[in-house]
Amino acid sequence: MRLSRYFLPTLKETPAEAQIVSHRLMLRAAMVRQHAAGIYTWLPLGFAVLKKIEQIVREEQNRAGAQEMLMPTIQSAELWRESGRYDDYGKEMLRITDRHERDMLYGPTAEEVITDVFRTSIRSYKDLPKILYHIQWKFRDEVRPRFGVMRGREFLMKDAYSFDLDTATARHSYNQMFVAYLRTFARMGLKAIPLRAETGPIGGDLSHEFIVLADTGESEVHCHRALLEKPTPEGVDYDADLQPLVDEWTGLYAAADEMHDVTKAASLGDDLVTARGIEVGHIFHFGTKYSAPMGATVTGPDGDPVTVAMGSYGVGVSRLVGAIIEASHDDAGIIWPEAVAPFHVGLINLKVGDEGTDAACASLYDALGPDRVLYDDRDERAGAKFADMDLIGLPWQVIVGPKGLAKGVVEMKNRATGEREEISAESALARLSG
Ligand code: 5CA
Repeated sequence: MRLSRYFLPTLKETPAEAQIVSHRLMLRAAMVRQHAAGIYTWLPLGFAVLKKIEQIVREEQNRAGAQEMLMPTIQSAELWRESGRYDDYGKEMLRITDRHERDMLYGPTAEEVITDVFRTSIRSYKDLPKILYHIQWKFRDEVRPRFGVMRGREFLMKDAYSFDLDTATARHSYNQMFVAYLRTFARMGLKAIPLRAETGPIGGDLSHEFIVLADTGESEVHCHRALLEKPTPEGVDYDADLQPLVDEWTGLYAAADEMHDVTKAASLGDDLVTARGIEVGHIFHFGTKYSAPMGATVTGPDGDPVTVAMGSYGVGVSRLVGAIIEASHDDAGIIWPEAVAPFHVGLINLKVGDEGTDAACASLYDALGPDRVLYDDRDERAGAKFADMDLIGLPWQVIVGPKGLAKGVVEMKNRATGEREEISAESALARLSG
């Protein structure tokens, strides 16, 4: 993409309303604009990152055997009356009345919708287990939306739902999602810690939150050092028994501040780490909480009806954009991990209009392709170009000017380490294509 044509209205001033670094940087880097409290428009740069994150979430869900679908944002209140949550959910639910005076709502989650689809479609235990998911916008009328996309009112969530014949197989579905989450967050360059959690309005008796570590995170976590050093599970066979792997991750001490056992933690001595983090995922096993009142049953092996055991599994897709920035930035701006970067390379032309420089840039741009490179071909001061490129945080910068070209080199800069190297344009291309 040529920056001269790209819609990237970066801001020089730090917006006064933004209290945390990711919110400030997302506004300054022209990733989002606030539309109303807790509701954002995603500009091209922010949208590109959101899509990358969404795709990683999708790939790991599919790998674990979950199937993607799409449920509506606007739901019928009727189903929520059946589950008993319509009144419980309170003011966080945005309630809407249609022209026929029917009660509707903007979905804050989708247990009721999926349970309804399930009960009208699946009749036999032979069709189980199933894990179904979608990636869809949610609305929760939070009292205090703040921190930009980290606590929005409208936000993008991946929510998966599992259906099993009994608690033992439901536990396997839970474990599949647990492992998929470890892989998902690791692929985004994040360190995520699973914590035993409260179930809140979703309900149930087994739940884990996944907290990514960032110094500026909202919550405090205490955990065993070994948890931070555990390698990400690779080459997982999702059909195999995953319990030993899950036990390895849950057997080490880890607790959020409010559930923190001071005595137990103190016994860890030097192995205790206290850090800050952000909740990016939350998984629940809640058995028959929705299937029982809503009548989601299948015919079991002996011909009797069995109420299915369910779980639900959320990832805060739009929150992750902010969480990654909280975990990866410096004074100059964002530092995107390669896997979620909106572009791989920022190409800076130091002398637009100089024939040789323009030609060298054009050939690098063509060779790398417009999806991988953001080419700063604007007629701007070098300083402004450097500042913008650091701010938007692409993993690599290639800086091309007449002085370097006279020596046969371009400058290649690694955004994360700040390392700079003078190499030929061909070598830069070879490295960036690799
Ligand atoms: N139905 C379950 C799982 S599908 C559920 O809704 N779980 S949740 O309430 O924990 O939300 C799942 C994830 O969505 C959270 O872990 C968090 O990362 C994200 N999330 C929740 N509320 C917000 C919000 N207001 N803004 C941004 N992300 C949010």
